[in-house]
Amino acid sequence: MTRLVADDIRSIPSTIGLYDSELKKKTGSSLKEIAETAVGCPVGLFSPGDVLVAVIPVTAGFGKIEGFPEAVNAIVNHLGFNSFITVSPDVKGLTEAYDSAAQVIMLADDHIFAAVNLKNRKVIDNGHATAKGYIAALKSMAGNLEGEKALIIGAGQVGGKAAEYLADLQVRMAVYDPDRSREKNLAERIKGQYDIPVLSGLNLTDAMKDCKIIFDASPAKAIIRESDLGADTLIIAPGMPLGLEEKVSEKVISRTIHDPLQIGVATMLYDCLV
Ligand code: 2YC
Repeated sequence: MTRLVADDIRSIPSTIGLYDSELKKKTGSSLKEIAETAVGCPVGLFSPGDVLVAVIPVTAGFGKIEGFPEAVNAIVNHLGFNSFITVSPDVKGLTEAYDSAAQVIMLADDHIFAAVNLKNRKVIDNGHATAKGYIAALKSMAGNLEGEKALIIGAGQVGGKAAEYLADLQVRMAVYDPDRSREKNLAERIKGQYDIPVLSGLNLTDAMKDCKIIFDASPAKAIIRESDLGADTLIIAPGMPLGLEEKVSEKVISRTIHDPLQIGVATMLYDCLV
């Protein structure tokens, strides 16, 4: 799991509105619509304004990330929820959240970023929700994906979950991870669970050939060149930093979904409420 740095998230509170309108332009859906469809949230199940969400800073391990609670809080507020950051971090913050009658608490240490629903006792992990939300964004952008070819870059928690969701959509796929045993394990697992062919053991350039979808869930920088892409390849990239080379054209950016927190936070919150 890549640890975010302040520069990754500093602008989120001031740009969340612009981010959402760009997301709608690219995918046809807003951040809220992507989160709702990702988790199958029935319309009108709840009114976000009635849900109190407490974001608790956590100082454990490598400590707080400057701007992290503020970024999470801004995304949750943007979705219409009643949300606040606790004055204190850690256990004191947890008691503050509880005393404020918060229904959901959101908090992250260096291992897990979780949304905990104190009412229905659901606990949702950001990594799993990020995969679910990014696949929902892909579906909104591309429509029917059956028979298309996808490459998963990064066989970790997010890439592994995305492979399952893509297999459910009957997408043919290849897996690439510099850790070849991790790559092979994921390929074997998907082949076994879904009885579909999954390519592995390729070099990255060959793996990207003829792919309609590149799902980049890796922390690698500049590994995807514009010359590796087809005219309509979609880049679905939860990985931080973005794996595209610096100077790609506007038309590639218009087919790229990437953000440091927004889709994962929106999806994990909805997922703990349905
Ligand atoms: O400010 C705080 O409360 C820190 N304890 C937050 C630490 C988050 C560490 N995790 C990450 O940087 C990201 C997650 C957002 C998802 C994967 N890595």
